[in-house]
Amino acid sequence: MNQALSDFRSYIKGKRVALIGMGISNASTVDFLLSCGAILTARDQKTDLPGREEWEAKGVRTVTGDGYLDDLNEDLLLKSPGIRPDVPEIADAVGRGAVLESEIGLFCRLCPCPIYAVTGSDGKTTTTTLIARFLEEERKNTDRRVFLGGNIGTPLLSSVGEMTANDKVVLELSSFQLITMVRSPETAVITNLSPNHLDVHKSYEEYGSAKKNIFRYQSAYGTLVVNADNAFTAECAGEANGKVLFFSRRSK
Ligand code: UMA
Repeated sequence: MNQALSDFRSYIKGKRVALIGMGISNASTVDFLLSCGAILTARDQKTDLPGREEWEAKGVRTVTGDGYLDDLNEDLLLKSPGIRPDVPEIADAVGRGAVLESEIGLFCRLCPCPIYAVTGSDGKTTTTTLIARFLEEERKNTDRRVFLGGNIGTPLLSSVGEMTANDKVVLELSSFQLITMVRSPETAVITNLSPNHLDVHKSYEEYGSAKKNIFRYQSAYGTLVVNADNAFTAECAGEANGKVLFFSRRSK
C-alpha cells in the first residue's frame, strides 16, 4: 500500500489544480489527477492545443492565449519545466498561498520505491540509460521492475499507482525540472557542469543551484555520485549530507 499516494488522493479530492503549460509533462497528468477527484484548469499560451477537445470533454477548463495566466486562483500549480517559476502571475499566486509543484516533483513525493536520478550538462541521457540497463539486467527473471523516465521523455506520475517498494526508478533530471524540487532522490549522480541554458537561467549560479537540488535534501543515508575531474561537481561533494562516491578519467 502506497501511503503517500493514498494521502495525496485524499488531499487533492475537490481541490483546484492549474496545469501550467500543456506539453508532455502536464498532458500526462490529466487522467491521473481526474481519477483523484481534482478539478483541472489547463493553461497554455498556445491557442491550438492538440488535446483541447478531449480534455474539455472530460470536464477540464482550458485557458489559452495571451491571458492564459489570468485569475490564477487554483490551490495547486503544476508548472511545466520550460516555464520559469518567477513569472509574476505564478509568483503572485504562490504569495497568496498556492502550492507550486511540477509533474516530476509530485512523482518524487509519491514514488514508493528507490530513485536513482542523474543530472549534468553532458552525458545525462547516456548515464541514465546505462543505469537502467544495469538494473534491468540485475532484475531479469524476477517480478521487480525498473521504470525509466524524466527529462529523457517519459513522465512517470501516471504510473505511480502501479509501482511497488520492490521496483526501482531511474530518472534523468534537467535544471528546469530540478529548480522547483524540494526533495532529493536516494541516489543522485551529477556528470559535470558547464555553462548551458543561460538563455533561460538568470546566471550560471542559478543553473548550478538548481542542479544541486538533486542532492540538497538527501539525508545522511543518501548517496551522491560525482565527477572528480569537474570543478562544480567536486565542490558539490563537500556540500553533500550523505555518502559521496567519485568517478574520474584521471585517477582510480
Ligand atoms: N508554454 C507556456 N508558456 C511558456 C512556455 C511554454 O504556456 O512560457 C507551453 C507551451 O506552449 C507548450 C508547453 O508549455 O505547450 C511545453 O512545456 P515544456 O516545454 O515546458 O515541457 P514538456 O513538453 O512538458 O517537456 C518537458 C521537457 N522540456 C523542457 O524542459 C523544455 C522535456 O525535455 C522532457 O522530455 C519532458 O518534460 C518530460 O516530461 C526536452 C528538453 O529539451 C526534451 N529538455 C532540455 C534538455 O534536455 O536540454 C532541458
